[in-house]
Formats: sequence, structure tokens, C-alpha cells
Amino acid sequence: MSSAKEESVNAVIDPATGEFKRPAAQFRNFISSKSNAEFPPEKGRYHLYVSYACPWAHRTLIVRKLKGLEDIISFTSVHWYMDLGGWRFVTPDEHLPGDNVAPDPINHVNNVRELYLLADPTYNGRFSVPVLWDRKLKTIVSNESSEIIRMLNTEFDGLVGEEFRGVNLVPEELREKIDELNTWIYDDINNGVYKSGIAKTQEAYEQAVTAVFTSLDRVENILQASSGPYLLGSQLTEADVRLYPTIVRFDVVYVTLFKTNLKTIRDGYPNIHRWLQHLYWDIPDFKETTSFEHIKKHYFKSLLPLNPNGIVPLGPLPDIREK
Ligand SMILES: N[C@@H](CCC(=O)N[C@@H](CS)C(=O)NCC(=O)O)C(=O)O
Repeated sequence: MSSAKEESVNAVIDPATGEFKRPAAQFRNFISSKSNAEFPPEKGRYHLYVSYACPWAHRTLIVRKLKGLEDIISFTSVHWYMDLGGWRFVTPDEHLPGDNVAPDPINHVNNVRELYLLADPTYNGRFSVPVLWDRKLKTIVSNESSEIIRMLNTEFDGLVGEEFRGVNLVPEELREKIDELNTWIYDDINNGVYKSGIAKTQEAYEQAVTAVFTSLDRVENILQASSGPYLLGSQLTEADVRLYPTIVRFDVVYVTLFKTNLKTIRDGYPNIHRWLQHLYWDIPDFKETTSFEHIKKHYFKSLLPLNPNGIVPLGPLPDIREK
């Protein structure tokens, strides 16, 4: 018998092949500093709704900090538990770890679904995070993390402190290389772990898990040959930011829950491991946006078809090794 939860996971499974297919996001507006833009950059106007557990939302929290946007764009994280009703905000009496895990301070709704319906009562897509909300027009600017981080990277430079104007995660001379890395890292690693974990046939799983490890091998070689600590040498770029949320979840969640268990990062990929430890321990923006409690509880307790009793593994310990 298939539970309602399984049906919700089945909604994105290709019935012919058993493969997981992630549907495209539907709110695709851009904040722009060009004159007469519908969504101009403004201090205090935009709010990010995220989950600390979600790797796509995690990117937006990292870029918000790297770009010095903490006083310009506020944020709220939902509860780590995503049930059949989707993501919900905590109630005033619930106290979870992490900054800004709070009841919705802007729209005072109970859950992310209600937020989407405020923006568009006819909306019939997925109720996903992250959501970039416009307080002024009371609508969703974007629910696509890859585009949100591009806006944060460039469009607020007139408002951020001087030291952050020089931070450019997609410098023009590296843009092509970043886009190329992003494409296969998204398909095979960021989304690849989900394709492995949610596959409904042995073939779909094996194909996905093979792609995950082929591409991790490729990342390992790139980092080994790199002239600096990052994927593209001495400069931290968007490609590192987009890879990090998956790698930091890899050993603690994906290896067990998603069966991506041919190797671990900590014992199988010395260069990726060193890169991960550097980002986590040396650049506070990465550690401060990483909550292993939200991450582990979310995956092991919300994706119940994969872990029916909702038991959260104690290991691996530590979550991430000291350098
Ligand atoms: N295209 C989106 C994908 C975001 C996404 O899939 N978020 C997941 C959580 S990790 C979600 O909110 N899922 C809820 C749902 O599909 O109902 C992005 O990158 O922003």
C-alpha cells in the first residue's frame, strides 16, 4: 500500500523509468538595479524564507552573508520537519537551534504553502524554499535559488558596505568556467544525490549513484590540480558556494539515506575533504549557515518512505572533522 507521503514523492518520479525529475521553479523575476525595474534593490524590502535543512536554500544564506547583506535582506527559517502539508513555520513556543527560526514575521502565515497562495491564489506548483519575498508588492520575486544568488551577488552593490562591493562570486573572466562547472555539478552531484536516493528502480539508482561518484572523482582531480584552495584557484566563486551544501550533507545524510555509499568524503576524497574543512572552519559564513541538527532531523524524519521509523543516526562523529 502506498502512503500519501509516498504519493507526494511519486509526483516527481518518471513512471516509465523510476527516475527522480526535479520540476522547474515558477516565480522567476529579478531584482535589478537598472532604472524603472519592477524589483529594485532596497534596504529592508526583501525577505528570504529558507530552511536550514535545504541545500538550495543554504546557497542563498551563504551568499547573503558573503555579500554583507545581513542588514539589507532579512530571513526566516522554517521548522526542519516537512510533512504532507509541506514546510511550516515554528510556533512561538517552539525553540529550535539557529538564528531566525521563528514564526513568520512578515505575513504571519503558518506555512510556506500559504505564502505562495498569498502571492498567487491560483498557484499550483511546488511549495518549495527558498522564497525571496517582496514586502512592498506583497509577492514572490523568485523561488529559484540559482537566480536568487545571482541577484544577491550583483544587484545590491550600491547598498552594501565598501568591503563587500569587491566581493564578486561570478567575475566576468571566470563566468564561463563557473557556468560549466555548475551545470555538471548540479546534474550529477547537487541533484544527483536526490536522483540516487529517490530512484524507484535498481537501474535508475545505479545510473544516478555512478554519476555522483564519477563527478566527485572529477571534482577531486580539479581540486588536486588547483593553484589555490578553491575550484577555480585562489578565488572563492559561486561554483564553490553551490557545491558546499551538498558536500557538507554528504557523509552525515546522503551516504546512508540516499545510498551514495561507494565512498565517504572524509575517507575517500582527501582534496574535497580539505576544501570542505577550509570552508567550514576558516570562513565563518559557511559554518554559521550550517545546522547539522536541522539537516539530519529533516532528512531522516521527513523522507519517511526512505526511513520509515524516522530514526536519526548518531554518526558519523564528528559531523565534520577538525582540521
Ligand atoms: N529550484 C528550486 C528547488 C528548491 C527545492 O527543491 N526545495 C525543496 C527543499 S530542499 C523544497 O522546498 N521542497 C518542497 C516541495 O517540493 O514541496 C531552487 O533551487 O530554488
